[in-house]
Amino acid sequence: MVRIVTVAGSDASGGAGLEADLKTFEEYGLYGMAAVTLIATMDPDKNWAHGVFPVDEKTLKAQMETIFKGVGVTAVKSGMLGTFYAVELTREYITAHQIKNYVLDPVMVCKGNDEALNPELNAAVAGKLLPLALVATPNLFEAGQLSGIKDITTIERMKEAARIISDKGTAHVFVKGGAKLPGAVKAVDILYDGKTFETLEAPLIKTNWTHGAGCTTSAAIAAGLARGLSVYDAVVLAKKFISLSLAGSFALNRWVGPGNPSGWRKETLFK
Ligand code: PXL
Repeated sequence: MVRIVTVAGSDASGGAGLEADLKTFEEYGLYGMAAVTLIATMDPDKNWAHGVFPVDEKTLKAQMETIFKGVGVTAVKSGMLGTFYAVELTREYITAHQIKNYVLDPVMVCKGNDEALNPELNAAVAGKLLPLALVATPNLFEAGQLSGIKDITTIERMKEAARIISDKGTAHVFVKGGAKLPGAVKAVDILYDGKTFETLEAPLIKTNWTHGAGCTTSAAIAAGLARGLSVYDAVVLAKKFISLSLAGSFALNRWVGPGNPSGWRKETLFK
């Protein structure tokens, strides 16, 4: 089986982070692994306030050894890294193992979490990881942070941001989350390879339950690459995958609701 890893945080509520990634890898028929960088928790007695518990450096490095050296991988996705050593270890292992299929999801903040951003950490991700990525998958907010373009409110600004991020050394930039542009009537995302912009459209799915959608999209791109697809084909399939996932989205509780990564299946084991 083709092996793939996500270097990411665990979302204790199960809808985002490495849980979303592993579910997605499974749907793509891959052997999925996870190097856990941190554990994110949510407090039901404090209006779902997030807690972040980083995994210590030694424990993270031991996981990286197990996975990169002990097993080997065809593709890597990184999500929420949370610490400088997680950024550094990700850089180290991707470089040492000459990973070509690296999808960088520059996660900066969880939905519904207004925790202060960590600009120094975001700068480390930009400086150390963007140049290694075959595909970076910022959403509108992250694209704004990485490019310095305030208020990405139009497709033109998504393109400008993609160009600026591409200049930082990323082979392909996929600016996702176009469904959240003001007045959006379609889910339009932008793929840029340093020369050409591709505008990718999907029907807009009306749901408030989009927890983990960004994680799932970037995991699906990495999974497509692991299966040998081109970047373009992997992105097109990932958009189809996330549409079907969001079509099956649901409320987990009164605060949050995820998509359903197995939503694309016609057959289920249990009727
Ligand atoms: O959706 C972003 C995200 C990524 N990674 C982890 C998370 C979240 C949001 O909750 O918990 C671990």
